[in-house]
Amino acid sequence: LSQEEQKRVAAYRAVDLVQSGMVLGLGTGSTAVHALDRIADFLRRGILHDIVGIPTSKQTESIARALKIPLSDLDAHPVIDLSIDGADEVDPFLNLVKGRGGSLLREKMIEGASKKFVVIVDESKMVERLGGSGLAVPVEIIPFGWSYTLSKLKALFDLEHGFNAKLRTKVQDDGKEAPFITDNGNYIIDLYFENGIERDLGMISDSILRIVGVAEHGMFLGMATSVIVASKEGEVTVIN
Ligand code: DER
Repeated sequence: LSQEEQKRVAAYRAVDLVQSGMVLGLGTGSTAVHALDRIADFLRRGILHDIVGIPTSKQTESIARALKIPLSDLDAHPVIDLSIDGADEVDPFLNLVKGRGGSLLREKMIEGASKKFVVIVDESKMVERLGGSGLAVPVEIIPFGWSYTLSKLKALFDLEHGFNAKLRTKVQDDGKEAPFITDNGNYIIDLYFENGIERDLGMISDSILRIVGVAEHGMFLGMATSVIVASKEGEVTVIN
């Protein structure tokens, strides 16, 4: 299976867990989109009914609206039955890195309010150690004093060889580079660990969250109920 087909197979397996009447956390990203498609298809065919979706991003909200999935929000539904979402990395203990799409804060709130949180990934997301893919571990920060906050984050990891941290930017329509702005009006600092995070994840999480300008980070520790992994051979594994 191609990577895209792996994402679809994993997403479809997760939607088999959806029961009529559920309040669902709707994830963000290219894997979660397959779950949205499947849910919409099942609603159209009457296989599912009375579903309410709580979107984890403005992007997911507009896709779900176009797919005619009934939507609500976290304030109306502070307890969610099941959230289905992708991840950027999954370690052997089902700890995750999420947020390379920039939606980590709303995802963490909604998935943290869910009785079950099922993660759907293609096999490329499986890592031995978080941060090990060499790709970003995102941290959402408030814009005020962002450079000060960046220096505080760097100070946390300055002993780690191969560490780097930088403000996430995007190229605007006028071609100029500007800070990436999240759905919540915040900035993102991306942390890079050449050999993955070698210290205790819980300690790292606490020390990042203690920095005043930090809103949240993209390590989802001990939050996933299960992870559904699809392989290029077409095998689907459910890890609990
Ligand atoms: O940004 C996010 O948190 C996404 O859920 C990400 O973790 C997975 O995106 P993908 O399914 O497009 O790889």
